[in-house]
Amino acid sequence: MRTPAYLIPVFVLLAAPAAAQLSIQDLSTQTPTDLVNAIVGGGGVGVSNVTFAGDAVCAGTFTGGTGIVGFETGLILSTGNVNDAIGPNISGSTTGLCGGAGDADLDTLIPGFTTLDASVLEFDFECSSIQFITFNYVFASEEYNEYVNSAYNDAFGFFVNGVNAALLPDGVTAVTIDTVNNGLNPGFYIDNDCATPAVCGVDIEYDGLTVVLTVSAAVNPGVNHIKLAVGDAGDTAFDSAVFIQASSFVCAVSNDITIGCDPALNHIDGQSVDLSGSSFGSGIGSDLHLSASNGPTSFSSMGFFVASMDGSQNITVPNSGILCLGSPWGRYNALIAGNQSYPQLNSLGTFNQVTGEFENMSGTATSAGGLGFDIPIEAPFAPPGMLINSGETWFFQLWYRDMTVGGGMSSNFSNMVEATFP
Ligand SMILES: [Ca+2]
Ligand SMILES: [Ca+2]
Ligand SMILES: [Ca+2]
Ligand SMILES: [Ca+2]
Repeated sequence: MRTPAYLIPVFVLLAAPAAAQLSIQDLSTQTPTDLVNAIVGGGGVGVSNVTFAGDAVCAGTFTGGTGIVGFETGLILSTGNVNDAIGPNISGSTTGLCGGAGDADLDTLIPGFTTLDASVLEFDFECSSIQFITFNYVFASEEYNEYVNSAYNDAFGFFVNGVNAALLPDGVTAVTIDTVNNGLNPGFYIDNDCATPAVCGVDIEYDGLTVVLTVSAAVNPGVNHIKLAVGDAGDTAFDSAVFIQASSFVCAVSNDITIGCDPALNHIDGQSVDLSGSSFGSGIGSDLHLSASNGPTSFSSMGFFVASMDGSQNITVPNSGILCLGSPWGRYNALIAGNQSYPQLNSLGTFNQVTGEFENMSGTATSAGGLGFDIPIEAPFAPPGMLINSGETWFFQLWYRDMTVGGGMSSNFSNMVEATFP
C-alpha cells in the first residue's frame, strides 16, 4: 500500500522537529559597535574605539547557530557576503566581494602570500586587574577541501595587542585551512564538502568548518587592543568566515579553569550537557561564572549546580549520570535547610526548550539572558556563609532532571569544571 502523500509532512514533523536555520543581519541594519556588544559578556570588559574595515555585507550578527556552528548567536566576519553563509550547502565555490583591500597583519600569517577582501573589526578593552581574555569561535571556508595545501590558504587572526591568539589547544599552531583539515588535526575539523564522498551534513554553505575553539590570551592591566580579521588569500574567490559566540568575550580570573570528567553521559535527547567556566570580571566574591548547554529540550528539565573540593570521583550511577565530585559535596539549592536566607546560594534553573541553554531562575546570573550561574563567595555547605578562600581549587557539576526511555523519572550530571580561585 502506498502512503498517502498528505500524510508524509505530518510524519516528518513528528519524527524530526524542523531544525533551526541560521538567520543573519549584516551591517546595513546595525553598527560595528553592535557587533562588539554582541560578543562581550557581562561586567568587567570596558570597550572603546570600535572600528571596522571592509564591506557592510561582509560582517554581521547571526542567530540559529545551535546544531550548525555549535552556539546559538554571535557575530560573523566573512571574505564574502555573510548572508551567503545560510545553508544548505549548494555550491563548492561560493564567492562574494568585500572591497578588495587586504590586511598587513593577516599577511604575516601566510608568508609569501598576501590577503584580499579582508573583513576587520577592532576595538580597545580593559579587564580591571584580571590577566586573561577568553572567547569561543568557529572558522569555516569554501576553500575546503579542494584547496587545502595550495596558494589559497585564506587567513584569519585574532590579534591581541598585535599577537595572533587563534591557536589550537597546543598554544602554537595557528588555525588555518592547511593546519586543520581531513589530513591534519582532523579532530578539530568538520568536513561539510558535498563533493565525493558526499558528507555535507551541516546546514551551512561552507564546505568545512572547525569545532568550537576557545581563545585564551594574556592581557595587560589597563587598555588592550584586539583585531578580529579574516581575508581571502591568492584571489578574492571562495569565501571564508569566522563566527564568535555571543557573550563569550570575557575577562578571566586566570587560565586555571579546566574541564574534567568529560564527556558526561547522554541524556534522553542523545546529548551530553556541556559545563564551562569563565569569569564575570566584577572582582567581587569568587568571580566564577558557570554556563551549561546542550540540555534536554523534549521536556522541561530543572537542575542546580553542585560543588566540592574533591574532584577525584568518577562513579557511574544507573539512570543518574556520572558523579565526579567527592564528599563532602554541596548543592546551590534554596530548598536545602538553612539556605533560605542566602538567595545568592540558589542556582535553581531550567533548560531552555529551544536552545538547550541552562537559565538561572533566581536572578543571580550576570550573563545576558540569565544564562548559567555566578558562583558566590559563600560555599554551599551548612552553615551557609562558609567562604571559598583565595588560592583554593574547587570542582563543579550541574545536576539535572532526566527521563528514561520508558518515560520514567531519572537524573543526570554534566561534565565537571575545575577552578582555582585567585
Ligand atoms: Ca559550499
Ligand atoms: Ca570548496
Ligand atoms: Ca571574497
Ligand atoms: Ca578565498
